Amino acid sequence: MVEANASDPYWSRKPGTWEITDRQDPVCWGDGAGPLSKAQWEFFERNGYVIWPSLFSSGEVRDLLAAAHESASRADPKRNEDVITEPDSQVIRSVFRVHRTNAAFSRLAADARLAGVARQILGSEVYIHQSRINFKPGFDGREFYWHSDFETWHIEDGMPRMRALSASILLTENTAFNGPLMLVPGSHKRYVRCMGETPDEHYKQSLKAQAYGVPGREAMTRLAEEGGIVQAAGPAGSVVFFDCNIMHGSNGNISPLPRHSVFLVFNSVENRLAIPYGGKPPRPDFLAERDPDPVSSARLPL
Ligand code: 6CS
Ligand code: FE
Repeated sequence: MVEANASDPYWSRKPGTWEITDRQDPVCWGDGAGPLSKAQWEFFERNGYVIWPSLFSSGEVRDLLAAAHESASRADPKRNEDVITEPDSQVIRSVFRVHRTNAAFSRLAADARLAGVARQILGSEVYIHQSRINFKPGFDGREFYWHSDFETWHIEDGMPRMRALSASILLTENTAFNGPLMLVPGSHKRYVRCMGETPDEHYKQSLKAQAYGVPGREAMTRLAEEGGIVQAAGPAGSVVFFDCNIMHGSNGNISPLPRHSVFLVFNSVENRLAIPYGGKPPRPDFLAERDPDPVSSARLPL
């Protein structure tokens, strides 16, 4: 049984209890200097995300998409824990830790267009906490249920504060029809304590379909009433930057057109992982970097 630790502002997963409370951390930690304009920065602060259309060229997207397919073709879900298949088939859903296994994604992780924004918002040097490709092929791609990444990263990985963000690089066009990311603007300023005790080795289930660390229907309804829901549609090469605590999810893809994206999670070097707050053993490294490589946080010109 998880004891709610009164000294932890972000305790969660106590059986039978849920609550919407307030964020205790700033959203933007820096002084504002960096690649985002003042308007983009303020938009991120207020809404918890910002979309940068066509930040990557079509040539770059072509190379990244080829690298993504290469990673998938090398991936063996039966042997490699960092390759996740859909709950109901052997179709590949995610390949994790790609910035360590594929040169194209290592370069991407150090690209100043992404790392520069992360430094600007997080107000410090940064490192890659998690990387992954999410494949959502036409017809077969399944949904991601509503969640805040931070709730899981805090409880299961030991991320202390809300000082991380994701960059999702769209590798195919995202339309209303192929299961784009959906976000609840403003929800990053709230914190939903989720119900239910985390099962052992929860990640083996949650990466296919998450059932713990997700908001109940009443909580989700309230958040959507407060902030509405937006979809992050855009051409391939666009980047969605989103706060670690924004409530988000995506629908399945019954359209014939694939929706593939690569996600890089940047964490502040001042927010390195501690012992997981949920009291279970930490998740494996492919999900949560405990020993950041200084190279991936090397100083780069903005
Ligand atoms: O468990 C995790 O760390 C993650 N799962 C989801 C559904 N989103 C973020 C992250 O990859
Ligand atoms: Fe997520």
